[in-house]
Amino acid sequence: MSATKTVRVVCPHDCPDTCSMVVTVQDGRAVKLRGDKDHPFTDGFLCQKVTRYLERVYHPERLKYPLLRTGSKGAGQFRRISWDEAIERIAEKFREIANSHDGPQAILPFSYAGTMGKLHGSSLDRRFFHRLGASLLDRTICATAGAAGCDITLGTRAVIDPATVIDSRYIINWGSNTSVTNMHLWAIMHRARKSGAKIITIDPYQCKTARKSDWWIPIRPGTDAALALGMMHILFRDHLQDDDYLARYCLGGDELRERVMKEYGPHRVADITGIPVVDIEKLAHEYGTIRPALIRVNYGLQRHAGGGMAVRAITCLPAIIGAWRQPGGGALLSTSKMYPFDTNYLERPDLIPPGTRTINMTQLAEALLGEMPGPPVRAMYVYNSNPAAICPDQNRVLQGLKREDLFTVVHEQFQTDTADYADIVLPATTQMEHFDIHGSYGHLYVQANEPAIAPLHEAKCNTDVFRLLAKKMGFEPELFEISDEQLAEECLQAACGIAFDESNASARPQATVYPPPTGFVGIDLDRLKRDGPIRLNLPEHYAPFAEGNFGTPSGKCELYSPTLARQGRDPLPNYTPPREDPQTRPDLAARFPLQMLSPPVPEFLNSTFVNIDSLRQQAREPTLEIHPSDAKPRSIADGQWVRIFNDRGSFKARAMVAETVKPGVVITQSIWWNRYSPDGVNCNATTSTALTDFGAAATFFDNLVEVEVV
Ligand SMILES: Nc1nc2c(c(=O)[nH]1)N[C@H]1C(S)=C(S)[C@@H](COP(=O)(O)OP(=O)(O)OC[C@H]3O[C@@H](n4cnc5c(=O)[nH]c(N)nc54)[C@H](O)[C@@H]3O)O[C@H]1N2
Ligand SMILES: Nc1nc2c(c(=O)[nH]1)N[C@H]1C(S)=C(S)[C@@H](COP(=O)(O)OP(=O)(O)OC[C@H]3O[C@@H](n4cnc5c(=O)[nH]c(N)nc54)[C@H](O)[C@@H]3O)O[C@H]1N2
Ligand SMILES: [Mo]
Repeated sequence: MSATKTVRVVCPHDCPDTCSMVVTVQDGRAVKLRGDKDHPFTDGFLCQKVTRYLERVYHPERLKYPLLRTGSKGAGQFRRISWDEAIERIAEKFREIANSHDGPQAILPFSYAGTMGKLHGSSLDRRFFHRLGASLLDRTICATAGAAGCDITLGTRAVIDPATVIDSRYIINWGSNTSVTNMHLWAIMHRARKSGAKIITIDPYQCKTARKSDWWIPIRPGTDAALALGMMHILFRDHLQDDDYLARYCLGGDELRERVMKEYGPHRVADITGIPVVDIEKLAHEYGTIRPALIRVNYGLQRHAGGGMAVRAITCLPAIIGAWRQPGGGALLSTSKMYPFDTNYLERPDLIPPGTRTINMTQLAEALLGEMPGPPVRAMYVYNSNPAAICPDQNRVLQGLKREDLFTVVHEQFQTDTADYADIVLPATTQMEHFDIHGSYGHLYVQANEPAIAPLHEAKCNTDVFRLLAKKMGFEPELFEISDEQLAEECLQAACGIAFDESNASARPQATVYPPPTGFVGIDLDRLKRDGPIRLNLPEHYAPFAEGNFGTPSGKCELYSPTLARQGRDPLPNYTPPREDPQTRPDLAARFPLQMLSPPVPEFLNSTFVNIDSLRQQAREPTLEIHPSDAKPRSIADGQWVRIFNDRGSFKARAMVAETVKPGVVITQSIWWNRYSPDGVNCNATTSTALTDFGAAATFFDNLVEVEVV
């Protein structure tokens, strides 16, 4: 008799959609995976990548056992060892370093969002490294510029209930390839369009979303703040502002008005952005008059020197026209802050020894090459990330990973580019094999992921590995001997109590605290397991800033920021130019005249899925989209192999000559594994470790290159 059951699981990947899925299990083997129709937002359909998730789970190249390096660093030669031996070796090395002159800060944990689960993403791992006294990691590779830009302005992320987008009538995808990177929101935008909404996409690249929009506005990379300020100029000039909203709920409307009237007239903005004046005027007028108006602001525009300021300027716009008043109006960056998970309980930051240094993950190259203050990095523990492929200035990252005196542990599902450089490789479970709970950064549902099958081979989940390591290190059992389900229950429960911080509340005249403390009321683990996805306990048609209630110190939308003024920074939004731009760096542009953007390949999820043959065959090979007017003088024909280079490095890709990019801009879709790239390095060989103006984030797209036929 064969035993068949269905189990509800959650897509763990770094994507706003966080889909609910149903897996059919037959005799202990997952045989079918489909979207869960009971999730109102993700609605039973999956992206092409995750439809293939079972290929990933049962992939013949899954890491099966712990491995010890036998060849030289990067050669990928290993022999099998037992878990006992692996844990013993790691603990011994960590102890040796911690007790040495360099101390525990010579150990660097390195992780990002390989899984977004609360437990396997950030719980016992953080406790372990905090207790150990390891260096802290500033996780800046993706989102911190926009987060900082929003926090200054709104006191939280730009957020609305994404379900209300159905009511939007003017939708701007601003640096957002929504139809690819957030397809369930795109489905709602599409339905809104059927009811009359107009969809605009502002992007130097005619990405899939731009192609499907009513209006594509190509902009010069990294100049979005100037466009937003130019729109404000027109809104104020033509009296399209909402004076009542400005007076009641904003700080510094008059100061901002003065700035934009003086400095950001349409002609100057047209010069900076490369957008004709008529288009800027039309955009501002439509935005100022059609309601509800929504800006979906995403990550593409943040990856430039002025990324923080760009998001700050853009998130001022809805306040100026009072767009926040209506459901379906406002701006949306991320819903992540709406979840009152008790991360202090999960991560225990109180265990961090005072004075511990922080290493910015974007600058891994500098950290590994000993260019940062403090002790050298002598050991690195990598999980939930593939830094050899995803970090900027790749040649220098690889040089660091090759150091013979660096002890590297990589806990992974696959032998990634990073795992090749490991001293010890540990096999990790997939989402089918472990328990977790999930919030989301693109909707408002909480979900539990139940294990559908037993761990394959000798794979272990992240929390189990830290339980083993903590035990071997002799750390307090009460910190680590807690089951995953207990951790989940605690972080859901306690949150209702802790979210409302009295000391903070007194500083906020209109004390709505983010996250709203009621979020988890009535939601517990039993219910999540029984009922599936549950929406946060928030009002229907939630419009968080309809009546102000911002999370800033003043409780208002801080167009003028007293906090920035106190720090001696410009208190008003302004335009921070890119670091590498023909307008600001003519010297550099004389040698490297093209601005290169490297947004994600639709078939991959960052560097995840590159090793799934069916998906890689669809993506085919690294490509470079180049405008005919840039291809011609370089004698580049469509389909030819080209070399893309600057002072940092070079990589190869196949040219696609097309008018899908603004002249002066080239696009290579990312993030290929190095081993599947022609020269064994990907586009990050050319990207820089420079940081954004706010949030100290990565500037992957702020990158001048030259291109030549190979
Ligand atoms: N299929 C798929 N989905 C994903 C991912 C993936 O790898 N694959 N990654 C996930 C992750 S980690 C993230 S962070 C999100 C990213 O989600 P998005 O932000 O939507 O992704 P990107 O494609 O990086 O950037 C969006 C667009 O911004 C454009 N852009 C670049 N520079 C500028 C600029 O200066 N101004 C403007 N206006 N536009 C600019 C790019 O050309 C791109 O088309 O997607 C998530 N979803
Ligand atoms: N040029 C360029 N570079 C970029 C970007 C870009 O657009 N252009 N995008 C940037 C962005 S937005 C981001 S978010 C980063 C993404 O960078 P990363 O967060 O490093 O993302 P991935 O490359 O997907 O690597 C995640 C790894 O985690 C592993 N993993 C998954 N689940 C588990 C688990 O449960 N346990 C363990 N131990 N491992 C697991 C996966 O197998 C995978 O190899 O890349 C950045 N790099
Ligand atoms: Mo990201």
